[in-house]
Amino acid sequence: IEQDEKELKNYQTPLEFKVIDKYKVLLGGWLEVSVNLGDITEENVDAITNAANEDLYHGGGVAGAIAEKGGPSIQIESDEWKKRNGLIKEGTAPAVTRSGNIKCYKYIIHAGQRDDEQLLYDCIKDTCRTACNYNLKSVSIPAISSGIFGFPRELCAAHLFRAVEDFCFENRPEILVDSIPTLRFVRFTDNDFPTVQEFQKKSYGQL
Ligand code: AR6
Repeated sequence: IEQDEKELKNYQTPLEFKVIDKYKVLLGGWLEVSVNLGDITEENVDAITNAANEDLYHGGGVAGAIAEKGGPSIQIESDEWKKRNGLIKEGTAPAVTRSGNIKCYKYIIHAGQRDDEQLLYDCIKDTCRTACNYNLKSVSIPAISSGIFGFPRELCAAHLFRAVEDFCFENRPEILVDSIPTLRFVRFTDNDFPTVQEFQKKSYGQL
């Protein structure tokens, strides 16, 4: 913690970023990114993001936790989505289902990925786009790819932050004419403490 405080003090906030809390950053004056330790199924947001596979079969990891808590409707809606649209392409997050028995959020955005840097980056950016397409204001994202897929935590945190940062700057409200992005809060929430520590490091000084 002491080391953390020191790093935070030494960090010169560039014009575009503002550290508003120890693990919160305001990007471009409009998108707040925070880092949180906890069970993502308990989040109070508009949507949580699932580390899905192309089949939308929710077996283990965060997918299993969501499916178990939300009940059978999540797998049923996922199967229906797949029937209509086919497999999820890796690097995209097009599938949205409702949250079944889980009342603290409305939707689940299913992001397709594997342990590949570019695909991980792409699917996070697409998650932000999908959230805006559904007029959502807040979304929680776990450390996708760093669990069962075993992608290194530090790299995962770096790519997730970079994806959200790039999304933010490519979609600045002042440069968009007809569609103002609705997304205002991105919460990186994971229940693995060492993973969260990597995100904490990225939340200031290393964006
Ligand atoms: N709350 C918050 N974070 C969680 C929770 C939870 N309840 N459960 C797990 N995590 P993983 P992947 C974190 O393994 O590596 C599946 O079979 C966990 O600590 O779910 O992308 C899918 O269908 C980790 O940091 O996803 C895919 O085929 C993060 O969630 C494949 O595994 C992601 O861990 C996906 O593997």
